[in-house]
Amino acid sequence: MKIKKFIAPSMQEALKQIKKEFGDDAIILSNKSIEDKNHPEWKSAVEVTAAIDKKEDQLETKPVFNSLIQKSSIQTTQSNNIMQSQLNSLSKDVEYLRERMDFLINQIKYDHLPHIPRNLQNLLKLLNNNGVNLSLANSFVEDIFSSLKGEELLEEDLVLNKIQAKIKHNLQITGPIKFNQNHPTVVLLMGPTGTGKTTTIAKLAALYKYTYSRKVALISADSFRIAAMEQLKSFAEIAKIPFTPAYNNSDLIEKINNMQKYELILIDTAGLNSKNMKQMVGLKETIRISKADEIYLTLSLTTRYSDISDNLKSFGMIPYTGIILTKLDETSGMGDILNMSVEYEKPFSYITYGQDIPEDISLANRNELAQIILRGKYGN
Ligand SMILES: Nc1nc2c(ncn2[C@@H]2O[C@H](COP(=O)(O)OP(=O)(O)O)[C@@H](O)[C@H]2O)c(=O)[nH]1
Ligand SMILES: [Mg+2]
Repeated sequence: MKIKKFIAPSMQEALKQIKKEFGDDAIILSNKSIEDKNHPEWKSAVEVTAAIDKKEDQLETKPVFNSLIQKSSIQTTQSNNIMQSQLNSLSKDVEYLRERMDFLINQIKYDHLPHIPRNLQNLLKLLNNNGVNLSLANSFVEDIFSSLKGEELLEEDLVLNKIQAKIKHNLQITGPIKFNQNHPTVVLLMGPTGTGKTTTIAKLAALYKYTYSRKVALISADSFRIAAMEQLKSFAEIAKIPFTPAYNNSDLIEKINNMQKYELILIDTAGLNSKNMKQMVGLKETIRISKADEIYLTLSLTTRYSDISDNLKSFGMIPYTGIILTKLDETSGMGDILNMSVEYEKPFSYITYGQDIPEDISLANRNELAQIILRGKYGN
């Protein structure tokens, strides 16, 4: 490192000297106004200490811009003005480059469809921006293009209705939990850790007890984590819903047998790493012995699609009723609903969109899902 003091009649002049001697990587360590007796002709004087982290023979002259922005502690109005105007011009350049890049990316992505009217190209962009896989979005838009003719293609409402119908056609739903007549309906939730199983169980329990006046009981088969059991137990206490933990498979059979007077038994399970075969086989066995009538896979939409996809593959080894999509409130990647639906053809059962129990859950509905996918977010 080389350090040097520069004395000049103004900050601007000092910076010029620093730039000339140290180049644009110079760091301004300090600056102060001084009285310079050697130059009585100067009206004022500044002393600036600058440093450069280079060998002397590497020193070269470049614009002082970078070091000025990042490292300078200059406080004089004059130098601030220089920096400000340089910053402004740089941010304009960056903005311009960003716009050009967006333009080029869009051109590469979408403008291979010059035969398609602008409104359909915009629809394609919208779908893709909302996370619908580009080739899927392409095929949807191409289908609409070939199913409409002439003037019809320019009718916004018609195009919107078409795309909505097409999305809906590609979504399946299960409808609500189906109740057995004379014995409890056993419902089990499975899924990766943190996707909202326990919260969703609590929402379902409260919904069925308080809105549909069903006799509900809860079992937690999540004995991996004390906190997980405690979470459901404290909810059950507040909601006045019977709760019992099950520590192993034979315990689970016994607990279910003890709850025969209830109409709905909801079973929470431990979050699983779907890549862990041993855990998956254990879950399969738990499900087999529970004789669950309905099994739901909870998947969080905040998870990236490749992981959702892995989970759908792994949990696919267990036949399940439907998917509960969680955390719709936390993402704009609604296109994944369509992506997974087309790729795995599994039905949706419930959606959740917040942490409030029981408000933030509702039955999956194809109309609403199609709108969410097109809107790119949950809610208005
Ligand atoms: N924003 C949001 N958070 C949720 C939703 N469902 C669950 N959570 C939160 O996600 C976290 C994990 O939920 P939990 O039920 O413990 O997941 P589990 O590990 O699958 O049982 C908790 O902080 C929940 O409050 C939802 O629909 N939206
Ligand atoms: Mg849990």
